[in-house]
Amino acid sequence: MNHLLGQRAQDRLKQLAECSASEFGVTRLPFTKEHHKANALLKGWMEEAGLTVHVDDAGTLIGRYDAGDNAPTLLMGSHQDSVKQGGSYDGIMGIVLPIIALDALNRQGGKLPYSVEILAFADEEGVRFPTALVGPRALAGTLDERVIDRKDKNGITLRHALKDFGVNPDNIGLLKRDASKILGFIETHIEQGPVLEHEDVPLGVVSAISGIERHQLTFTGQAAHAGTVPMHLRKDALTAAAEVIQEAEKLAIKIPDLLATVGQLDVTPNVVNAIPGNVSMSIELRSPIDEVREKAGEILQVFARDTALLRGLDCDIKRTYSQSATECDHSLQLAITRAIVATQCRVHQLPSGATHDASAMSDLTGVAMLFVRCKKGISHNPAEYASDEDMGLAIDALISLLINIRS
Ligand code: HGY
Ligand code: MN
Ligand code: MN
Repeated sequence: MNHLLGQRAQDRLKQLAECSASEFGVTRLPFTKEHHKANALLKGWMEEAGLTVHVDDAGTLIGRYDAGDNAPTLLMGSHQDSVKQGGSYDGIMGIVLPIIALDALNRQGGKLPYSVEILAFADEEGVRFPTALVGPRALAGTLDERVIDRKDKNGITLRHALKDFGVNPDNIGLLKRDASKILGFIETHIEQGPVLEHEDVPLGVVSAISGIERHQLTFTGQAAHAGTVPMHLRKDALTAAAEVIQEAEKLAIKIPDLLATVGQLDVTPNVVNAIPGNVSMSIELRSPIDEVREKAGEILQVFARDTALLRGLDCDIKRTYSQSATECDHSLQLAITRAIVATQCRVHQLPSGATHDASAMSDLTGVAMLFVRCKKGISHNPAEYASDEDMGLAIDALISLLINIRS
């Protein structure tokens, strides 16, 4: 195991963690000054590794090793952005490790019979804008360009943010790649869960990636004095929301392969002595089986509307986002499996409950993922951690994969 390369990865991820809008944890949203700072570091390391670097019109930073016009291209990479006060590894590790692997090959004078591109996607988390995966969807030709005019909380459109970032979103439709020239997309990512640690293995190969959908609900009742309105005369938006939250949890407990989360809840007027008149909330559903997820979404929409009706409230509910489940490409999984074996590690195959850029890239080409052990399974949290040793093994596996994937 190449401890030195693992240490280099750890050091680079520490530098990237400084590109953050928050002191506590990492907050690096797309098309911000923190994104610019991170891209500058990544660009420098890509050029050191002998790659030619550019930013495409979806804001994806791309480092390319060119093996000549007729050679196919292997795509690698992940996302540079984080959640708010997140960890130092989610996404960005999948950019740093392949750069170090290609740099090591370059220093050994290794020549590959195919080109490689390392993609640093701008926005996978969908925290700043009510959309995500614009970069991979542009490459796959599946982007609904209407999302470019969606706004962040400050009323800035993604279109404006892209232009401000120095790219031209009007050309985003030209980014679609020719799938016949692509070998596949391999994403390296911290597991974000406890399975590899529980299995006591440093690396894993992903079998499938869960699908996801998000609904935005707004209950509108009547804000009123908490001391003067009898219980049966209230139009309390928060107690209605509470019923839906309970129902979502009950459904997910009852149905195997379904996860339901209410992560966002805004109450108005949100004061101790007023009955809440307005509540907006998110419901997120995940499942490796699309039919299960979609049915659950339908059930919860009906339940929310019925709850509002019975309580004399208005209810607006719409599905704002969805991503299908993804089966990972078997030949690419085999290539990752062989690479893990080459590092003398036991192979563990597992599904991914988290979604990834690979989910969207699967509309362009076969995809597979190399997972790296995550300490205590903690992620989307400043305590997120991957060890030098495990990252060193992941880099060794990537070097082996790059050398052998076409043999
Ligand atoms: O939410 C997810 O699964 C990913 O981290 N964006
Ligand atoms: Mn994430
Ligand atoms: Mn991620």
